[in-house]
Amino acid sequence: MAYDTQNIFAKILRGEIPCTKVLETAHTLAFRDINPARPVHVLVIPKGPYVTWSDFATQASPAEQADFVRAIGEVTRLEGIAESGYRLIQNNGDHGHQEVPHMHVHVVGGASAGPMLRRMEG
Ligand code: DGP
Repeated sequence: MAYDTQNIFAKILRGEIPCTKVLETAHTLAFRDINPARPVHVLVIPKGPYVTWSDFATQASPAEQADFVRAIGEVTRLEGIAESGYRLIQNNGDHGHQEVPHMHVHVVGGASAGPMLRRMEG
């Protein structure tokens, strides 16, 4: 899928839409989800134009990838959930129910995330 430069996270990256920033590094931005599912709900996004994890894995530079992985760890420390635990959620495409077509990881914590996805019936 081609990258849509008008997606909401692209606008946040360009400063056209505000966000509540948690962390910014050379290649990564972390900010609070507008509709938090738990007391801590931070979205971590690469600054580059990647739609899915697969795109990020194949097209991003090793520096961008390393920066992204480290930033997620740093967010858990900044938010005080590194010890109590947290869940990383990463949705891709139709079957992943991805709403915003700019690759992102949800960092969710501050309360139990609940069980894993249930097995499908039938
Ligand atoms: P996903 O379904 O994985 O694509 O999650 C997209 C998330 O983005 C969803 O939890 C709500 C969040 N979101 C959507 N629009 C905005 C926005 O304008 N600002 C912020 N901070 N979060 C947004």
